[in-house]
Amino acid sequence: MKLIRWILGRLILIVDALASPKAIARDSAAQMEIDQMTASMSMYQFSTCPFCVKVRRELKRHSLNIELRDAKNDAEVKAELVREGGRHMVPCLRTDKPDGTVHWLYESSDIIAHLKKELSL
Ligand SMILES: N[C@@H](CCC(=O)N[C@@H](CS)C(=O)NCC(=O)O)C(=O)O
Repeated sequence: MKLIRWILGRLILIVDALASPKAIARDSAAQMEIDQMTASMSMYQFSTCPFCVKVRRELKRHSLNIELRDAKNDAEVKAELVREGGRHMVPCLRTDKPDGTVHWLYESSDIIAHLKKELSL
């Protein structure tokens, strides 16, 4: 079972790499503005999770520089996700707000919709 999951994971990564979306190119001022908005965001994810791949492809398509945190292999990141986010499920988008509060958003489709709305994509 572990081997089948490993093979499927590699296949997902290969297909993703072969059909990688084209990243949008912005002028440097526009990219800097969007980078400032995404600097407070990070995404908890697994490298071979298909739902995480779906979000990562959107990040690439829209040239969004959002830090990726490995909630599978990094025990500290995994514990943080469960303790603060409430669930061990990925993908999860974390946003550290200026007032010190932290917003956790699960569900790949909701994350994509949220990014499009917040960043006017
Ligand atoms: N409906 C969710 C499904 C996410 C999901 O099932 N993620 C799996 C990984 S592919 C997960 O976090 N499983 C929990 C675990 O492995 O502990 C979405 O679209 O984001």
